[in-house]
Amino acid sequence: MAAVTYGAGALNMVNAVAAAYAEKSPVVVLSGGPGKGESASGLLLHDQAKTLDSQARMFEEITCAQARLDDAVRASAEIARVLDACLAHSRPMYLEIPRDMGDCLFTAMDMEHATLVAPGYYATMGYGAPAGLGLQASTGRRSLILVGDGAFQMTGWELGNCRRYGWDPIVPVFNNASWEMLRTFQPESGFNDLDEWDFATLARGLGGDGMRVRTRRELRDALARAVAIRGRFQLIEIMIPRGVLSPTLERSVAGVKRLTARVGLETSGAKDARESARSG
Ligand SMILES: Cc1ncc(C[n+]2csc(CCOP(=O)(O)OP(=O)(O)O)c2C)c(N)n1
Ligand SMILES: [Mg+2]
Repeated sequence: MAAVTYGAGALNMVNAVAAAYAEKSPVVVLSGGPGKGESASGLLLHDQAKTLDSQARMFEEITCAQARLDDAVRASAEIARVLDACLAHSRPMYLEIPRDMGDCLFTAMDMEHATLVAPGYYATMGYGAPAGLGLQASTGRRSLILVGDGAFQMTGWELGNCRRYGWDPIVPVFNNASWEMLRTFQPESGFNDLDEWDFATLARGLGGDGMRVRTRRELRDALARAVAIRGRFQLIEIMIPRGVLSPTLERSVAGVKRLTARVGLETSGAKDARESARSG
């Protein structure tokens, strides 16, 4: 069984689920989904494709049965129906839980047109390293790739392509052994702790140079060195303690909380807390 978030999580699984369909593997796909009346809020949802329903329609093509659990009374019968089909056909199935039935929360920000390249809408993790390489491939300019350790775990390996193409990006990796941004929303969840990977050492195995820094002075020296060395990618691993937030992240989290409160998209956790406070 795979439990994933709407968009970033579920769309990442399309290839694997299609393969499971072809191979007749009974996989249960459990995804978050848009809440009731979500389209009326006027806000786009993170990683929404053409329409709010696009994801569900994609999964119709690669699963043998689907249900959207938007009615608590019928939910158990729907789950049973889809599970039966999954077992009978030995193929993947798809369940979508609207986020006002469960929990799911995200945001979007404006981006200016500049030499900065970034995933401007949902800040999709794993975009930075491949995008930076694409930039050097298409413009010949050396790129500076800023990436978190969690995101680097997803696609950092792409740096292994640098040597044969002669690309030499400078790659500061912010290593806090953490999914820190998510922790701000859910401090109690242990899954935001990552192991501390030694990216500086990995860099050498991928054909580049790596160094770890812990202070501003070390960072300044490492950047100067990286700028001076051409022809090999230069990874600078910036060690940050877990739990330390930038002022920008603090502002952004506060902004999201304000916005969701204004349009009435509250999480079920917040709702439970409010209701139990009211009932005394
Ligand atoms: C493809 C994808 N999956 C999941 C998420 C949800 N998400 C947002 S931030 C985050 C953690 C980021 O960790 P890291 O890259 O280490 O940055 P940090 O917040 O620690 O600086 C996750 C999992 C996402 N943005 N993109
Ligand atoms: Mg991190």
